[in-house]
Amino acid sequence: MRKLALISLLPMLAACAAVQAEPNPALESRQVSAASNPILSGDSDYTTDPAPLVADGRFYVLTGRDTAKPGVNDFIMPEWQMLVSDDPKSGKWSHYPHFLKPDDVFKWATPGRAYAAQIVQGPDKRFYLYAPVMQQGSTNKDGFAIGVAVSDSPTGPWVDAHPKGPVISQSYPVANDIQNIDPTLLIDDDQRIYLYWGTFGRLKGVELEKDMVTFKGTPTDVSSLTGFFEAPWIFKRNGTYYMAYAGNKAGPDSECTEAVYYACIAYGTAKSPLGPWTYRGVVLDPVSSTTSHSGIVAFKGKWYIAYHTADAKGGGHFRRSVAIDEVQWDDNVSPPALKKVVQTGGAPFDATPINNIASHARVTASNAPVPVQYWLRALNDGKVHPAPLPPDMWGTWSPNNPKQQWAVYQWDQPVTLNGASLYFWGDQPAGSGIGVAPPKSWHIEYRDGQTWKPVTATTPYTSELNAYNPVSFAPVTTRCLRAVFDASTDGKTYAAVAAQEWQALSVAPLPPLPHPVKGAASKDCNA
Ligand code: FUB
Repeated sequence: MRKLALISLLPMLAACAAVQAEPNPALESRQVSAASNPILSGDSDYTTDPAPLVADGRFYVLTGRDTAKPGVNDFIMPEWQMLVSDDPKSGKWSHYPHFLKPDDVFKWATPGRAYAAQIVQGPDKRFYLYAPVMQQGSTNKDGFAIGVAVSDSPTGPWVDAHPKGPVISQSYPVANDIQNIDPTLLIDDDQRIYLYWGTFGRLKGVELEKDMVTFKGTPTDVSSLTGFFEAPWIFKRNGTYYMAYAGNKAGPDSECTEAVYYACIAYGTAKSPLGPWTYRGVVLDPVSSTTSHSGIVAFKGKWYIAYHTADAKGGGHFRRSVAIDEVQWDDNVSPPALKKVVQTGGAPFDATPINNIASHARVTASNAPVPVQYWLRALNDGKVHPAPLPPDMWGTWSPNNPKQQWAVYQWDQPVTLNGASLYFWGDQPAGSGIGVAPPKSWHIEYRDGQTWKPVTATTPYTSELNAYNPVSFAPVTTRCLRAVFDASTDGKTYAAVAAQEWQALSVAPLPPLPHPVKGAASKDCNA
């Protein structure tokens, strides 16, 4: 009866484009009010790999779910979640925390590893979910495979559109040797369908048949997008094709990222959907998580980028959360360019102790430009990670570690300081001449005119690993503070020094900045 009633309503629904599809009633949902980014800022429901979709006048964001415990460096992602809003500017969202699990819909998939997926509306107006999952019993070198599910609504229920198995794996429909994840789709104005996917520097693209699952022709390899790492996102604006992606062309002069573990969102353009692609620049600077993953869409006359960060409470590189910001265009150039996104919101700086004014300082170091695995700005980002990756710290490691190295903080105005604290990391004991060890000794200096002078310490300097090492000193008023490290040695060679945080303690607290000041210290603190 219910089915018949619905069927009789269908022509009316189709005639009325503004009618919104009712959300799948089987889904648990919650209402969320987000004052700023990240949208879900609490210490659960970490949302990751956002894929926005505009349909029925609503803004949908399909996301993954990060469930790694603090200190676990792995993508533990059992299911997808969904966020839906009538207008992202309102901050009001419906959250579907348990949207779908891989094995709910793909009988050939194993539970877990619900990686970055995307929903698109096909030419037949139905919704298609492209989802990287692990294929059960796969004998391929890499078991990731992309499945496609279909539904009449963006919120499901979903059925496998290709029940015999994945639409892409390392052995189907043509052999490939990449990890088959991170799909992105474009339905062109002429209703032709294009699929790109890939990671670890490999990007493939292919046209699909109208059935949304069959390759039309042979996939092409894209190699012209500078620094392409993963997370492609294709879209079209005024006849130009755009491909945004996570790029990690690292190095001190890179416009993308200084540290190899991080990524920016870069983009390229093309005149036709299968390229050739031309690199155009960076649209989103590195975020607080090592991975960056974005989706860009137009909604009610504005453009938005959805991306993830480590900024939620208890967040981390494997506990990521979705943020949304507006995207602006430069239409004075051809093709029109994406302007650099202003990231709003952010992680509350750990304001303990309250008098740590390090976030207001620019930072540089004796080994700048630092080796690309490290991140100099980790020193004053207010974060200590339980299982840090190299870019969570500044380190002096190099094949020839010198005996002494230093890091400098510079403030725009003189500040009065009476303490400092270093949080050291290491993988070798004190006295080691290899690896990263606690420094043999260290001390704090301040700039007085043209000279560096040691502070008068009133408490001892300590060098514990994985702990704060506070020191108090007689107050000094200065714009430049320097931490000088004597490396650990076995008498023959020197180990490196690494620190996750360097707190600079002031007699007059300043409200902490959510993101530390950018830019290196200038010459007057460097000499
Ligand atoms: O979430 C798992 C992986 O991290 C995605 O596939 C990548 O794009 C990166 O965001």
